[in-house]
Amino acid sequence: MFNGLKRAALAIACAAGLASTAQAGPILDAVRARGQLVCGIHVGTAGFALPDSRGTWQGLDVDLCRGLAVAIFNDATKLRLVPLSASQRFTALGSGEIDVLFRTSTQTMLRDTTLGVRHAVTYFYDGHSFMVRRDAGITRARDMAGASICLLQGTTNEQVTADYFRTNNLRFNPVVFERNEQIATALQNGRCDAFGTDASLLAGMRAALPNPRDWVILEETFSKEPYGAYLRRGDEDWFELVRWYTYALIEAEEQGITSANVYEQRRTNASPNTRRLLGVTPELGQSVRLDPLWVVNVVKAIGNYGELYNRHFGPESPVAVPRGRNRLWTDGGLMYALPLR
Ligand SMILES: N[C@@H](CCC(=O)N[C@@H](CS)C(=O)NCC(=O)O)C(=O)O
Repeated sequence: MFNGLKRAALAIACAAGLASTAQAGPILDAVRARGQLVCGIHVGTAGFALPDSRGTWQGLDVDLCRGLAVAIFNDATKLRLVPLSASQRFTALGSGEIDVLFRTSTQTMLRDTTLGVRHAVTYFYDGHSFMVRRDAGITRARDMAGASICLLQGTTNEQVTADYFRTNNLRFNPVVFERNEQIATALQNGRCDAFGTDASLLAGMRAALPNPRDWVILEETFSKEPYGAYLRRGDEDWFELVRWYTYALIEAEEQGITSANVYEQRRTNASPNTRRLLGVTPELGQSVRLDPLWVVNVVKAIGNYGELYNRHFGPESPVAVPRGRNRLWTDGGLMYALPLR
């Protein structure tokens, strides 16, 4: 009798489990009903998010938004991009103005624990640095005592800079702005001696300045700035979807699946890992309530992680940033997808 009851209870628990997986979380449901993903991005920084000459947004963050729209709709145009300043971004997320934030945003403990948000997976490892005028003769941050340093409001870089100068018992004069353009002007008219932000963002800023060769980015880096997507708290299904979407891009690179070979790989690759990833067997897509072909569609549309990196930061790109820690773990980097099985 006891056993019978127990079995029945288990059967009910299992049925309940199945029923709840068949239904998407509220954010995915809302995105589908709206027919559009709303993605928060940077207001303009080369490499991550910047409109091209035709006004089309380009960059790693933008492609990650596009890829997510493809995972959901198999259509990269079912997407609205919302440019946000550093200080607006988490409020926009909290208020529901955006569904997800891909915006050069460092994952930190206090953001995670105090802002009502969640971060997903690191998709770019960066570190804080400084950019100075070449003719200033500064080669190390220690040479910057007394300097006026441009910083952006609401960024991790404000704190990292203050920490560095305090630790080294040096003075500096923070000049804090809301927008990159204001900083570009302040650097050129001499109001700031330096700009402190993440090294890849400095590279983007320098590429956009009228005389990039007049500026140098110090080789030292002062912090860990791992970027991840941010999501609102309270919707675990949406969190899982964005998390595994990001891993899938890394996993595709690990498996050598590219935008050029993805269809062929799906047809011919007999490896169980590839068959799962590319939806020959449907369990991964099903588990996040997406089409079995979600990864095929995403990789076809935007490429795997390595292709994305290369497009926006490779040696041929305007903001060439050596791949460094963003290489795969098998190649000495930190990019490591948790197992997609
Ligand atoms: N990783 C840092 C930096 C973020 C960042 O994007 N900083 C600059 C980018 S150069 C910025 O916010 N610019 C503001 C703007 O132009 O609106 C963070 O998460 O706080």
